[in-house]
Amino acid sequence: MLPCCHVLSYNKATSEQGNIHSSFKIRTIKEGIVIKSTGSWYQVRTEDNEIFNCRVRGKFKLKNFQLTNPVAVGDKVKFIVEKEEGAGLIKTILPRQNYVVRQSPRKKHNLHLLASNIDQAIIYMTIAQPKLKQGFIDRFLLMTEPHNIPTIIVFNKADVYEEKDLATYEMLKEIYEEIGYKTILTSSVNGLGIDELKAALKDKTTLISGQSGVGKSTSINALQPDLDLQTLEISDYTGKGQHTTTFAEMYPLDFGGYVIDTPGIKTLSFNNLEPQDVTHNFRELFLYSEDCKYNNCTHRNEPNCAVKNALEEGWISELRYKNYLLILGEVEDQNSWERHRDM
Ligand SMILES: Nc1nc2c(ncn2[C@@H]2O[C@H](COP(=O)(O)OP(=O)(O)OP(=O)(O)O)[C@@H](O)[C@H]2O)c(=O)[nH]1
Ligand SMILES: [Mg+2]
Ligand SMILES: [Zn+2]
Repeated sequence: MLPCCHVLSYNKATSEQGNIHSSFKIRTIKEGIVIKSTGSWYQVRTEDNEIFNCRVRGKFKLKNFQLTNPVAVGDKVKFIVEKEEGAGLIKTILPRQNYVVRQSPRKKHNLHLLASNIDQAIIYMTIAQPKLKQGFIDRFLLMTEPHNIPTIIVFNKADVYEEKDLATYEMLKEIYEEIGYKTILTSSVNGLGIDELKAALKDKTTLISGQSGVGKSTSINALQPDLDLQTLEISDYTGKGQHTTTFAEMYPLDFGGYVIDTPGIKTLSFNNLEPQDVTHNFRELFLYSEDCKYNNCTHRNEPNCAVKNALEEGWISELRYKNYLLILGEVEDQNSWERHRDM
């Protein structure tokens, strides 16, 4: 059991006789982990499995950015138990071991926390339905790589892949496995890869993320059917990527571990990254960059660029390099606009 402590709040009051006396109110403070975030309230589970619905008071920032959600699923928090049954007020967020954060889709200057204190992340993709979005994997990896969060790439809906889709899958598998990312081919329809997925999830806390409609929640249901998460009916699926899951929530797995299901991501931009962060977090580029002539080399047109050499010799994937240039340019533009927005 987690230790729970009591806070004594001391009030001075005057008695009827005019003497000063003291009265104490006892408030219970508990510790727990945030298992659901709706943006306005948070569900917190204590170690003895009590659930509290908590609000949060006060402003929380991350690296000088405003957060659209101050508390993330996975956060360990201290909260005050309120009078109303099962209600609490979050007072403290304990230091995060790591977190995954993105630019808020609605507020360009804000950040949105996806999850914290995770062991690994899985990015769900499909080659078909919805159509593969070129560059999405590399964008996602820029959220986990800076924190050294191991990331697995799942190619889902294998049951609908045609021959050309399978060829695309093989190509991507090779690119990403070569640079150290695990990939798994899965289908919740015919069960392909589900055992491999289970083995990868066992005894770990895993963030599940990816575009809308790629089958994240369906896959979690396939791993643990009694969860019965809401998913889109197959017949309703129009390929437009409607959001079915609207809140991030953590679920325990019978075979050990936890998964955090999250709403689908439409686009990923990076108000929180500097150009250097992009250069440092394409891991194979970073490895080769040690031998570039200039240590601030952007690997575009600088002379004696070890990255360009490695690319020409076929050691670096053209797809990764292309995405790198695209994102680097975007971050340079966005951040210079950011830096000059007061002018
Ligand atoms: N053919 C096929 N369809 C699948 C598979 N997995 C999921 N689907 C279908 O894909 C659609 C979207 O599935 P969801 O699980 O709701 O997708 P999601 O990624 O959770 O989407 P959001 O919650 O909006 O982010 C549903 O119609 C599912 O039935 C699969 O392995 N094969
Ligand atoms: Mg979902
Ligand atoms: Zn270089």
